[in-house]
Amino acid sequence: MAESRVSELLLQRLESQDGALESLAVAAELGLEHQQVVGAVKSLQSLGELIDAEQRTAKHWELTDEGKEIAREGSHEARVFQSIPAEGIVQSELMNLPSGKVGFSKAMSNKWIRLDKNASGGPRIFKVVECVVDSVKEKLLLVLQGKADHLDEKEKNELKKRKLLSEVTIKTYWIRKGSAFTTTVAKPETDLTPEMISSGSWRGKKFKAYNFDALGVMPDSGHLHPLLKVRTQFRQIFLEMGFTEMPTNNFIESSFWNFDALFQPQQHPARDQHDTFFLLDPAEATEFPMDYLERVKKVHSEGGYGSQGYQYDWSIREAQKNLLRTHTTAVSARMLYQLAQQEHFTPVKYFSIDRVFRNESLDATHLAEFHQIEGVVADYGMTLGNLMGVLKEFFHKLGITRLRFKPAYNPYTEPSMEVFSYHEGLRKWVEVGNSGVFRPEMLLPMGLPPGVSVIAWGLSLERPTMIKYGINNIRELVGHKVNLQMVYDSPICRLDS
Ligand code: FB9
Repeated sequence: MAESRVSELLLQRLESQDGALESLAVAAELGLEHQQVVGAVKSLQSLGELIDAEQRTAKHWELTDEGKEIAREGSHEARVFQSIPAEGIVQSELMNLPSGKVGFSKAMSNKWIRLDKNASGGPRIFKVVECVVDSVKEKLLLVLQGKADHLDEKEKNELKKRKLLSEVTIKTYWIRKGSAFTTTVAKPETDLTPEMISSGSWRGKKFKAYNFDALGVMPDSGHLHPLLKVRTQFRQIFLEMGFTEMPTNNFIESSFWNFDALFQPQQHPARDQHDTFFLLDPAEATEFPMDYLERVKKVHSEGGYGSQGYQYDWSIREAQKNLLRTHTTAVSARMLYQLAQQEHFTPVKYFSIDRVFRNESLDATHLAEFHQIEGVVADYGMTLGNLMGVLKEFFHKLGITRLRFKPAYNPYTEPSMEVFSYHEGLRKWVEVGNSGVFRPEMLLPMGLPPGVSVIAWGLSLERPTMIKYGINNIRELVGHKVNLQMVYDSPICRLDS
C-alpha cells in the first residue's frame, strides 16, 4: 500500500480518536506492518503540525517464523490428529510424517490420541475424540491481530517456550492530532515549475521541505581496470625520470624485428611454435631496410664487429615470418634502428608498457599474454654500473629499496642480470625483473656509433598489480571470468606507498 494511502487512513483513524493512538495498535487494526505506519508518521511530520508523534519503546509480542507457519497451517498436534484415519495408523508411519514426532507427544499429552502397543501389525495409534480445538493456532492468530493482551502471561510464556512467540522491544509512536490537524493531505509539490510562477498558482501550494542533507545521485561513470591504474603509475615514474614512451601499437611483428635484429639466432628454442604465436595470414612480412637486413644476416651467419656470429645459414624466409610479438624489446629494436639513422647520435631514454604474447603453459599467475614494461637508455659509455643505478632509482620509486642483482643470460644482452627485491611480507627475495646491456652484434649492424652502449630492463605489469591489489589468480584480474565489480571497487593505485 502506498505511503500516501497509509497516511490518509491514519489521519481518518485519528480523527475519530480522543487521546493518543499507538502506532503498533493502529497497524494491527489496519492490517498493516508496523513499519508502514512508522513511515506514514514520519511523512506526516515532515508536512508540518498535522500530528504530534511521541516516540516510545514498547515490548511487543511477535510470532517467530515457526509461529507464523502454525498460525497458517495449524499446530503439529492438530495436523497429526487430522492425519489419523478411523482405523488408526501404524506408529512408525505416523512418526515419518512432517509433524509426526513433535505433534505425536503433544497430541498424546492433550489426550487426543492413544497408542495400542499390542495391536496386530505393531504399535498403532487411534483417535480418542471425534474432533479437537487447535487452541495454539487460535492464540497465535490473536497475536497476529494485535490482540496479544487477550492471552494471559502463562499462555504467552507457554508459546514462547515452544519458540512460537517472542517478545521484542520496538520503538513505537504515540500519535495525537496536531495543531494543524486535517484529514486531507495535499501531496506536497517537489518542483516549482515555470507555469506555477507565471500563473501564481504556487501561492496556494505546499512545497516539500528542501532536504539539504540529501546525498547527490552518484553519477554513473567508467572505471579504470587495475592494470591500467598501475600502468599509469609506471608511466608517471618513467616520465619523471625523463623517459619518452615508445609507439607500441603493433601487436603483430616480423620475426626479423622480434628476434633477428636482437641477434637471437633462428634456431633459438624461443622461436619455436611452442613458445611463439606465428600468423597464418599475413604469414610473411615483406618490407625491411634491406641494407640493414644484409648486415644482420652477415652478423648471424659469419659474425663481424669482433664477433664470430653463430655460423649458420641465415634464412630471410625465417625472418619474414609474422608473429605476435613476444616482447616489447622488438619495439626497442625499431626505435634504436631509427635513432641510428640520425646524422648525429643523440642520447635517449625510452620506455614501453604494452601487451606481449607467448605460447606458454598457463597457471595461476601466467597466461599466454602479459604486459611488459621496458626501459632503455642509450648513450656513450653506458655501463653495468649505470644499469644498476637506474634500476635502483626506478624500483625505489616503487617503494622497493633492497635490490639484488644475479648474473643471468639473455640472447640479446651481455652481461645480463636478474633483479631481486626483498619481500617483507613473504620474508624472501623475489624476482622483480630482468635486465642487461644490448650486445654489439645487435647495435652495430643498426649503425649506432661505436662507443654507444644501451642498457635496458624489463618486468611485467601483472605481477605488481596482483601484489598491489591482493589478487592471487591472474584470471581474477584479466579474462572473461573477471568480476566487473572488482574493477568498479578497485581503489586508486599509489605504487610508492
Ligand atoms: O615482473 C616480474 N616480477 C615483479 C615485478 C614487479 C613487482 O612489483 C612489486 C610490487 C613492487 C613484483 C614482481 N618478473 C618479470 C619476474 C617474475 O614475475 C617472472 O616470473 C615473470 N616474468 C615475466 C616473463 O615471464 C614469461 C616477469 C616478466 C618479464 C621478464 C623479463 C622481462 C620482462 C618481463 C624482460 C626483459 C628485458 C631484459 C633485458 C633487456 C630488455 C628487456
